[in-house]
Amino acid sequence: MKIGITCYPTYGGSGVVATELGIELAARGHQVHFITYQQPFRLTGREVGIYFHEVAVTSYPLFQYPPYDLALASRMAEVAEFYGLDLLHVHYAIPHSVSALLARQMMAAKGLRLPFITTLHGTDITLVGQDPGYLPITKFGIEESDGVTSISADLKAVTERSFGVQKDIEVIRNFVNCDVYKPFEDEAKRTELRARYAAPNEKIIIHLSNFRRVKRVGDVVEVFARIAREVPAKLMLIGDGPDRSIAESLALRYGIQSKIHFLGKQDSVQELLPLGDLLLMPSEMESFGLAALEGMACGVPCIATDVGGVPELVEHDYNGLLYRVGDVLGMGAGGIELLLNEPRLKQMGLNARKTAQDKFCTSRIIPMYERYYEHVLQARNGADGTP
Ligand code: GMT
Repeated sequence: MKIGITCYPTYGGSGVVATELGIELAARGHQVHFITYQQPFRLTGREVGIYFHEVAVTSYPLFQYPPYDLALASRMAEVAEFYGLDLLHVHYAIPHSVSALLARQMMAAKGLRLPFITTLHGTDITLVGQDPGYLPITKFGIEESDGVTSISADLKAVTERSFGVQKDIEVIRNFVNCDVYKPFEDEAKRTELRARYAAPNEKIIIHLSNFRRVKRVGDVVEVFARIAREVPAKLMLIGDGPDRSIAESLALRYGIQSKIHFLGKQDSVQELLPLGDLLLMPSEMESFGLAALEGMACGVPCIATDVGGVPELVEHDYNGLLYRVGDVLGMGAGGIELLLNEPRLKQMGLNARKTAQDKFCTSRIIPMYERYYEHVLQARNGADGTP
């Protein structure tokens, strides 16, 4: 198939999922065309079967807000016609589904069919999509899509409940390549790399996010401060974003700044995650929690909050621990107990890896997307009536 993919290329889990999906589809022989304002950050530009089409947004003195969604729609239609795309797959409803809808109409005017699939990721529904200024158009974009998928059953339920959407939503959960995200096979190499961040007797705790408010980065430091009083440990903070200064000021307040590595945005997180003993994801909301899954595939169990789609992935006391949002005392105590119990920690790491392999591995999830694409393509007529 020839598939056009649009996503936010520089920021957030939806862009990561879209990019990894494109890479996996290309590896299975599909032709994948990314249509975005920048090359997605996990692509090198040299992957076989993957093409990148930049969306240039022309500015003009009249435009206080250059119309990206229109430029995107126009580029989608151009690429679709030039390369004969079979379908568009847009990630994150706002504004991508509406741009795809326009592109489909532009193609229909030429007698060409361009169905599009929207994948809902989370804040497009739970946060931004709830804004009264965006809700009607988000709902419209979803309902007009030829197919809609959701990355968790919870997000599907939220979409149906809060948007009153009647359309069938297919749950296709997020995935991880377990051959890329895996524990270190060479223990000596792991020890050598760990030494860059921690002394041999210290545990390594990891947090990976885009440091937005919803991630509660302050809670990460609060929990770590409690753990560090009882267990020799270092904290690796991977990522960057608006709340990084909250983490920095809390670190100073607790006097633990020398125990925290602020690593900023990292391209190859699969090289860092397997160095950890425990991952912290105390988010306010998480429709899935891709960071937790990537850690789990690397054999790192997770302390997370019992929100959104997280329980579809993290099972309390089996492959991680779940707490109420803001329960930093509970998370701290749970973390200390786990880190001091080596056999339990090890078993949870094994269980975490097994969950990733059994339920969320690319080999299981990518064929679901392929089947769904076939299903949408086989629908007798396009939603716009084109054959
Ligand atoms: O929260 C993020 O990291 C960004 C956001 C996005 O849409 O870019 O993530 C959402 O999509 C991820 C990938 O499907 C999910 O793993 C995250 O749980 C979800 N974030 C939230 O629901 C807050």
